Amino acid sequence: MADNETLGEQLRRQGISRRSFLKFCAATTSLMALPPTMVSAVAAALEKARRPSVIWLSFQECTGCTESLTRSHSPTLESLIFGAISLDYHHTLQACAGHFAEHLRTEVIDKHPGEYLVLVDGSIPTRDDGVYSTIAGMTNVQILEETAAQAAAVIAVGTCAAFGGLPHADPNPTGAVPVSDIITDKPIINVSGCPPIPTVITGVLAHYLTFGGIPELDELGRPLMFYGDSIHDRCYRRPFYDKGLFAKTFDDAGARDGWCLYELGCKGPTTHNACATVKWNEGTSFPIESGHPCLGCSEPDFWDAGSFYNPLSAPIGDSSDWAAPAIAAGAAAGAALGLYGRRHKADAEARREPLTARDLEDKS
Ligand code: FSX
Repeated sequence: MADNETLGEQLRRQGISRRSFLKFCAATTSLMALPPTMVSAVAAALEKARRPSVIWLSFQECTGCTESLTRSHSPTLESLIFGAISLDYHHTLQACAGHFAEHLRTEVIDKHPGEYLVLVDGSIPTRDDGVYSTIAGMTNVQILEETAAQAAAVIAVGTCAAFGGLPHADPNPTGAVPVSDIITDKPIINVSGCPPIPTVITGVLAHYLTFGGIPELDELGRPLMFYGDSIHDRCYRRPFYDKGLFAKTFDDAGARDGWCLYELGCKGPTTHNACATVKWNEGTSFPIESGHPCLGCSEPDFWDAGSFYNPLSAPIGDSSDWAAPAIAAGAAAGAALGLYGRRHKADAEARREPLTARDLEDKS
């Protein structure tokens, strides 16, 4: 349970050395895409930060988001939980269960009104009064409303919580909706991805701890520091795209030489995430680097946007004239994406405008 200690006091009490703390701060600074010169400022802010209580709610999901969090390396999940935050409720990671676990959740609400964070993974079923997912006799809607009512902010972890995700896919039998359809009076940070990159989850928490507020968000509620660029913007295969060199099959000579995967269905041009820069598995690789097209998993309704392996546009023979079909394909993909929630309808439509020739020129 969070107490009144600052993070600095807590770490000193635990015998964590100044050197280890600064190492943690350096990792956190880099995580937030800040320059190394900011390490001492981040250290000063973190030292004074109070460890927030965190309640993590899991609804309709596959536990991939928690699996992803456990792979966080910078900071590690352990250093995050034991040092920076007080993770007081999390079904998969908590030791207790039953009445005692539920008591912890309500105790945080009662003791830290307006101060605790709520992290949610999974979408919320609303059909038939929400009966398709209940915990301790309460529907997911009831738990979310009760828990978020006095939270400082809500972080929707994963595409299910942010946009509805897989449970929301057609025909959406449970009436699954994103967090933002239920909670309309709180700041919500959408950390999308199916699952999200572990370092991005911890990076958003680190930003909240350091600056005491939510980061700048894009029109879909995602932190710009991680979702400001498209995968296409930062892809190391981009030079092949610019030259019109595309792999045609997964095992042809182009694929072996690292050519662009656009014609094999890559959704990088319409997908915003940090996979191409932060990468996965301690910065080892990301799907495109492993030879597989981007599925677009951090975008709304990616499950319903057509085949993962159909290209956004028809193959073009000459690099100078493939931009026009890309424009048409961008429009088609945009239309196929559909809507993910009432509140973001207008934003989502704006976000899905087709790529223009100027967009492509500016980014090349
Ligand atoms: Fe969804 Fe997360 Fe995909 Fe799975 O909790 S974002 S199905 S990785 O687990 O919610």
